[in-house]
Amino acid sequence: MPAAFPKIKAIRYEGADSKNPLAFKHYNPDEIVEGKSMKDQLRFSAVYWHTMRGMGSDMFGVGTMQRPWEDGTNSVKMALKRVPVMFEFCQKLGVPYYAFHDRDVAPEGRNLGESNKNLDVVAKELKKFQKDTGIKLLWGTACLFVNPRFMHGAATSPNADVFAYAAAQVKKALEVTHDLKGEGYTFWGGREGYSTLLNTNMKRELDHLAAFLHMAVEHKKKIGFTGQFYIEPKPKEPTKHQYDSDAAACLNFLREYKLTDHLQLNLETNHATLAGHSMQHEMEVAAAAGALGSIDANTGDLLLGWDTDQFPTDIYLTTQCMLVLLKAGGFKTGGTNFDAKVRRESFDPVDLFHAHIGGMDAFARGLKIAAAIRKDGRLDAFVKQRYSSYDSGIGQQIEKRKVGFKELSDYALKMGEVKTNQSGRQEFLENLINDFI
Ligand code: XLS
Ligand code: NI
Ligand code: NI
Repeated sequence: MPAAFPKIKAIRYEGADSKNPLAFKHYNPDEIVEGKSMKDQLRFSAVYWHTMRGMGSDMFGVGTMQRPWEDGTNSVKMALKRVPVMFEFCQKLGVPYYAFHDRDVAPEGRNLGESNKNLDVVAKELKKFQKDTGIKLLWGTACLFVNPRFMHGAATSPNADVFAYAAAQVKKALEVTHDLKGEGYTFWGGREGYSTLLNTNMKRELDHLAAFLHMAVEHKKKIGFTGQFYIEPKPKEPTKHQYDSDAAACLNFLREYKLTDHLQLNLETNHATLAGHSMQHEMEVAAAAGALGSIDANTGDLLLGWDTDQFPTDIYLTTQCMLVLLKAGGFKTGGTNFDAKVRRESFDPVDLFHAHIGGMDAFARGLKIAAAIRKDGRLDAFVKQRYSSYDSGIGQQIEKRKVGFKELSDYALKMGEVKTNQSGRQEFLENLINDFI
């Protein structure tokens, strides 16, 4: 099979002075940052759905992408031809991981049995290429939102047959992920949500979603799959209200249904902003609950209100992400997964490289900057100092729960007025961060 990107050689680190657009200026895989190589800190991953299957169509127009290796069919034959393309791409780019939905890699057949067979045929090829290239599967997932059967949701569909179908699909996707030694498996809500409460029994749908996840956990144990399960929050799109709306909502759902031991969060930047949060906020919420699993690295557009899934280029954003990640001790099973797509005007195959190189360099800079801020220590010291009234005296007694309202009332009556609070120094701290960027 001829190379899909014949003119592109392996992307190398050339340093900040390089003018070569097909080189890394900041991502130097073997460079050590906070005790680990950048490769191991960042654990980059490319996605099959956008990078291989995204054709640039939108609500107003058909696809624009020029992909010379595509033959225009959604056949098993074409699916097999796409596998070497994806691996050539990942290998030339130097990403150690990839991720997919079942239906990205293999076409849906006339029935579930045929779909499963199609998936097996392509998975065999994926396995071969994983072995040959050393590229690994970060996580697998099932597409439970494209086919019309899922119009009302999958696990939250009012139709029990749809629930059963979705369960069968996830069962298969889990088994394939396990066979490919996937390090995780992601549940993104798809159409698990509602468009109007007039036709929706929310409590029943949430119970069903929890039952579905418990069944997945049981099956995971049964087949001996030890990869990490993730749930991926998103507040809206495609439904008006998605149940897994943000990190806090997901954590509450997992807690309510006793699933916290089994799922961590896979957070996506554009989903965070759709929810009215920053990615840093979402990561901080997850980290505080010990549930920061993986990230879908992309970005939205300030002026557009939907999931534009653009490649991240903003160093301020990547710095914030890496500050939280390093504080939380880094990735264990997760990675920096580019759930991002090139603009439909960027139709050339080389644009896929420009996009990922930019994202990887942006995260590499974020990582180095975050590490420098941490080494400097002033930010950390400031926050520590800000809470120091809890390190001794009455504060310590509060934290240790040695006092109650009665004791605190006695204390406050004696104390008189509270001494002036310390300044929050937001502007000073913003300037401090900018000194590193
Ligand atoms: C869509 C989601 C999706 C998940 C995987 O908005 O980001 O791509 O990451 O199903
Ligand atoms: Ni995603
Ligand atoms: Ni998205």
